Amino acid sequence: MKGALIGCGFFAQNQLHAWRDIDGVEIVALCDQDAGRLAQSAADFNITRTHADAAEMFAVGGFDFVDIATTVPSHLPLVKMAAEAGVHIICQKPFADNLADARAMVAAADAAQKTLMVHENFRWQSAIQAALYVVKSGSIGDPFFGRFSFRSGYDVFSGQPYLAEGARFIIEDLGIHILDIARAFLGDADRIAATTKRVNPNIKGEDVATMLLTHAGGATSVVDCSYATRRTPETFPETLLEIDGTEGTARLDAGYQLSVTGKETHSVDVNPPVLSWAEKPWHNIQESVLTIQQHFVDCVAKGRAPQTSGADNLQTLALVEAAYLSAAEGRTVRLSEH
Ligand code: NAD
Ligand code: 89Y
Repeated sequence: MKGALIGCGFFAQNQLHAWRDIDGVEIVALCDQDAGRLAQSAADFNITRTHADAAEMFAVGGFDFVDIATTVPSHLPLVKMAAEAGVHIICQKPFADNLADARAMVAAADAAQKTLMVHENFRWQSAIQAALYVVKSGSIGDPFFGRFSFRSGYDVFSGQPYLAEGARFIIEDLGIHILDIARAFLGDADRIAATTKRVNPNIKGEDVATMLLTHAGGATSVVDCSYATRRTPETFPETLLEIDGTEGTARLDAGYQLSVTGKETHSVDVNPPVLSWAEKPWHNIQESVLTIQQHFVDCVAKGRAPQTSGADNLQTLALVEAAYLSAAEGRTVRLSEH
């Protein structure tokens, strides 16, 4: 497969490294409006074809898929261009900042009969996959409660300065991943109640969010996120989990320690590998980039929908929207309101 990548910024470097590790894939073109970033990535990854303008890149063509690694404002126009050009599409999270745009992107890819995957990679972290395997294999019976927790004081603003500038922050940027993990374990949610808070005075949006979800299958979960939590050990970027089932419990604790009390009782170290191009503490996320991109390639080859297809991601985005509405209006919000 030949691919093109748009947006040669902070996170795209991981995507470019991961593409280099995947057999049978070659990134043949790069695009960025920022000439310096474009030239740097082209040199680092030895990609000679570069474009400052995405429309021009699609017009020239010569690739089967596009990997959109830009921030949210450009997603709708770029996904539409990609669908019109008839290529498969990966789009970074947050897919959209409103459901209407997200639905328009899903419709555009459907009309073109092309695969559309949202780069919603946190559920692909190997420690999360190990815990998912335990729960889905029935080892703890039917899950009735989940706690999905991401609390950190790590400075994400130096690498991603735009995170300090938006009216929305932690739910849209990070909570979106944790809500998606909650869906992976317990299925879609019917209702959500959320509170938000801004602790850091130097940012515009909320940096603390606490959410209570009622899942359609009957389970309840708490999704709690904070970038205002100074703790030892600093657990960035770990998601800690606690799932109670009718026959046992699974926990993923700090330091990637998975313990299961149930039909079988055991503890296992599920520390992710540090890939050759990765560095701690980001190695957990970086490995999941490779895994989700491999998943996309496998899905296209087999004609299957990716786990985090555009259509699937509408449910995660609906939770994000509902959480903000709940926090603003101080009430429980039904997902059917959207
Ligand atoms: P960034 O600002 O560092 O990079 C984005 C790049 O896109 C910039 O170089 C910009 O010039 C370019 N760009 C924007 N619009 C363009 C257009 N229309 N045509 C061509 N180039 C364009 O941003 P980032 O920190 O790399 O984040 C990108 C996305 O990745 C965000 O949506 C962010 O939420 C997401 N992200 C995901 C993860 C994850 O684990 N999945 C982690 C970090 C960031
Ligand atoms: O942008 C965010 C993401 O998707 O994962 C972590 C992050 O980089 C900062 O919150």
